Amino acid sequence: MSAKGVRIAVVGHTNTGKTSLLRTLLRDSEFGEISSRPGTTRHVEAAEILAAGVPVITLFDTPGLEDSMGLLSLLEELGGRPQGAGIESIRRFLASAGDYPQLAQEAKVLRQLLACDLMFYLVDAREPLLGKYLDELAILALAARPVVPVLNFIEQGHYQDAWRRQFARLGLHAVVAFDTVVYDREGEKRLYQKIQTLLEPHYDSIQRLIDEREQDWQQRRRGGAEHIARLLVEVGALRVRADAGLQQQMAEQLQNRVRRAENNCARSLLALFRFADQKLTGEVLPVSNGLWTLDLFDPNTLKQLGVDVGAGAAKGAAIGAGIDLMVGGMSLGLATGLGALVGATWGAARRHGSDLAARLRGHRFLCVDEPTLRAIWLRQRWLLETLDTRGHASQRALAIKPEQMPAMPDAWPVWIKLLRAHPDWSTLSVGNGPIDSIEAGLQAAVRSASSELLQPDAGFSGPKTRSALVREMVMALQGSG
Ligand SMILES: Nc1nc2c(ncn2[C@@H]2O[C@H](COP(=O)(O)OP(=O)(O)OP(=O)(O)O)[C@@H](O)[C@H]2O)c(=O)[nH]1
Ligand SMILES: [Mg+2]
Repeated sequence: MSAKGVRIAVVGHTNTGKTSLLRTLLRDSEFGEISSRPGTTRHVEAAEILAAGVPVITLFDTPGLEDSMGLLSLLEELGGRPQGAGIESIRRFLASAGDYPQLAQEAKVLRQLLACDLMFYLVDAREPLLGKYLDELAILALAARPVVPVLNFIEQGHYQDAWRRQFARLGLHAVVAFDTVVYDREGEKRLYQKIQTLLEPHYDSIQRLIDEREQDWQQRRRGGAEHIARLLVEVGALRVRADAGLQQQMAEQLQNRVRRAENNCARSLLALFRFADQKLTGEVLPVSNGLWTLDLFDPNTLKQLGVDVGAGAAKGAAIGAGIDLMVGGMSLGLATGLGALVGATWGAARRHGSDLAARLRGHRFLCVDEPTLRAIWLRQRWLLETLDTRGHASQRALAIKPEQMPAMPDAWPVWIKLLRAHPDWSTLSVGNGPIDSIEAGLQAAVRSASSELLQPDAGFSGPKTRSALVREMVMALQGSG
């Protein structure tokens, strides 16, 4: 493969996370092999980073350096150490590398280094500056290539400062701290900016890359938020007519429709963040092959998300978990509790014709209950945040923890009221059999009856249309990022 753009060798001691760094920068969880065993990468492997479809950087993953002491003393033997002659000693070693089979891995690294414009030198910041690392640095200095030291494992990296001081002593100031298993947007940008500083002629092409990555990120965040907002509208506004005797059956159908919609959303998020082809099992993320491993209507799901179901749970269970029975546009629970408001509803409906109101009275609707809507919001949001900060090298298993769940947005009750009042905002209702004219009339009556319910809130200034509501939800989701 011919190298395009800036050629960067990723070098360092074995197990410092070189291959992990490539995965994260490439957004490719399938690149190379990662393992906690030392000596995992055995050959140099290249991969391109593109901006506007043009290769801007070619990264070369290299095997880990293992015997730096042996290599350094050999290089000193071969070349002596008069200043400037360093690179000659490397060339001499490479010319006779066959004589040193014990240094075969090291030879591959040095050969690649000489063919590159710059190197990322990876350091495990949990490790002190042992002699073997100082020897590595001495060898790399012989290659006379610009170096960007990358401090990895910074979460537990107690020796960061010692390493930084050492790098400064060697005149290496462009140090970056970058946990390769975390996707750190700012860290990645700093890494690219160091290349700009060290390789001035490539400044513009790297800037294009930085800008494109920023735009990609904005688009991913926004796209992810839109998927979630649309899901909420679809499910929140969804309402099906439940004829007497068919309620159980209808409730099951409703649950299935909602499950499918929620899983589709998860699948879209995984694809958007390029985690779709990773063999994510239920052990790594609670989403496996785009399906949530814990069913939405399993009571444990609500518990896991810290959603308090309150008094509604028992009533819901009678119809189907997560399903509310609504009478004339109101939840049964709400209707019985708030007799006065029910009166207002009937009043409003009656104004639309007593005939219609009479029919309306007899009709019952099923919809997804509020705790379940909250659960959908919380766990899709959790997935969005998780994927947004997950490096493609991450092997970390993640579980949802109730204490990590954010508060619901202030506008939540307004959104729910709106959705309840707009069954026509959900395309999921289609497929429930033909909506005949009576049904359409009923929905209109229910809608206006429900909007009457919104009237008492004098300060109500919620969104007026479906797309305005989606926009507001997207903003709430993005504000959290
Ligand atoms: N917690 C944590 N683990 C990491 C990080 N970077 C790498 N690892 C883990 O460290 C181990 C080694 O990572 P690799 O990417 O295979 O390291 P390498 O430098 O390519 O190793 P060799 O190819 O053997 O030289 C793997 O188990 C990674 O999951 C990090 O920033 N944080
Ligand atoms: Mg490796």
